[in-house]
Amino acid sequence: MKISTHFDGGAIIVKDLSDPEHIRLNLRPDNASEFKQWFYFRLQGAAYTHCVMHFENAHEAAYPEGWKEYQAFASYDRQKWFRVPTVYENGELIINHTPLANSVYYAYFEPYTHEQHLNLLGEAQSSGLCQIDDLGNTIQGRDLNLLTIGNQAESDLKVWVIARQHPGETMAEWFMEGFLARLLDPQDPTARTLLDKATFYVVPNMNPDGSFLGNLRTNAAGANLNREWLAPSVEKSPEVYYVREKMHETGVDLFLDIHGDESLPYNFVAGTEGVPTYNERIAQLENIFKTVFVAASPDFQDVHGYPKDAAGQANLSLATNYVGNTFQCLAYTLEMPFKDNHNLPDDDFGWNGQRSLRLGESILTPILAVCHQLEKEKNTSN
Ligand code: GEM
Ligand code: ZN
Repeated sequence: MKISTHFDGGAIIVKDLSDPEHIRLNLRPDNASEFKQWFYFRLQGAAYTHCVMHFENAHEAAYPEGWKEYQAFASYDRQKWFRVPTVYENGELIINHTPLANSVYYAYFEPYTHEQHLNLLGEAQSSGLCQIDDLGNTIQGRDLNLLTIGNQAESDLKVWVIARQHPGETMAEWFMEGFLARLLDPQDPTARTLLDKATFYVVPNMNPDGSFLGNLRTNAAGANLNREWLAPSVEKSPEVYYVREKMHETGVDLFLDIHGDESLPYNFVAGTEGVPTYNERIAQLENIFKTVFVAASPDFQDVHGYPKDAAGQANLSLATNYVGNTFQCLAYTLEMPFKDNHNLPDDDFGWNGQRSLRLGESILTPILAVCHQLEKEKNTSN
């Protein structure tokens, strides 16, 4: 048998492969930090062999509570992914699987490769509605691309959507695939109405280096990008530095930061209630967004989520808090589950790429509802 990881996003440490019924593995830390939880590897030579894979250091993961009720992903062709029997016992994550072929992949979540990312950019540009710009180089020299969608009229609302600051949260880029497909669909009435009102600034992958490296949470320099927004630097966090600079050039009327959550089995948002400039106006925009999103997608809910920040106590180094506070706009972190949506469980696939993609499509509806309200505000003030 053989286990390999030398491909886009590959990450595992093999301790002992001599006994298929007791394969010893370790989660690999991010390349320049101690965060560990993401895994993605290929097992060869185990067709019809009962394999038991022990992740012996699973208890050292960044979010060990994320292993409760978690099922690992597997695939033979890297296109169709399914869940395999997985338990978390005595600090070990244990996968029990008998592969039906000599080559099989296992991953923490359905991967989204750099090739898929580049294809996503090409697909968007071919719509004729999207301009691709390069904002600068990442630490390892990859392109950091911004998609500008709309007429860029001075009077347009400015809607910013970024995704995958945390590279292991691959559901974020699946979400962006659905979001962009609908936004760029000339037959979609919501998309057409939105592009009459707003210009969209979209970064489908904030962390291409960390994605390729198979990191959970950091860029190639070991920076957690979602803690860099108060003082980014070209040397440590160029991804945030360049995007923040562009935001200050365009302004922001609505901001979304797309993530995945290891522990909570729900889709939910986290707002800016703890930032100094939070007020009744933002609270009203939040209510419009969440009420319409619940109606637009049965996969979204607003009962479960992160604890609310106390007034004035928000950490302004997080993207949503920095942008919401700086531009006094509606700003949300959107979280999707690595496990499943407990309100609408799928026993075969749990939460997966396609469901993330569908949620990305559905978010245009609450965005339009907020844009209507922002236009009302503008008309009232004129
Ligand atoms: C989270 S965002 C944490 C937001 N917390 C509250 N209480 N608003 C992070 O960066 O830790 C996003 C993520 O990692 O998915
Ligand atoms: Zn995240």
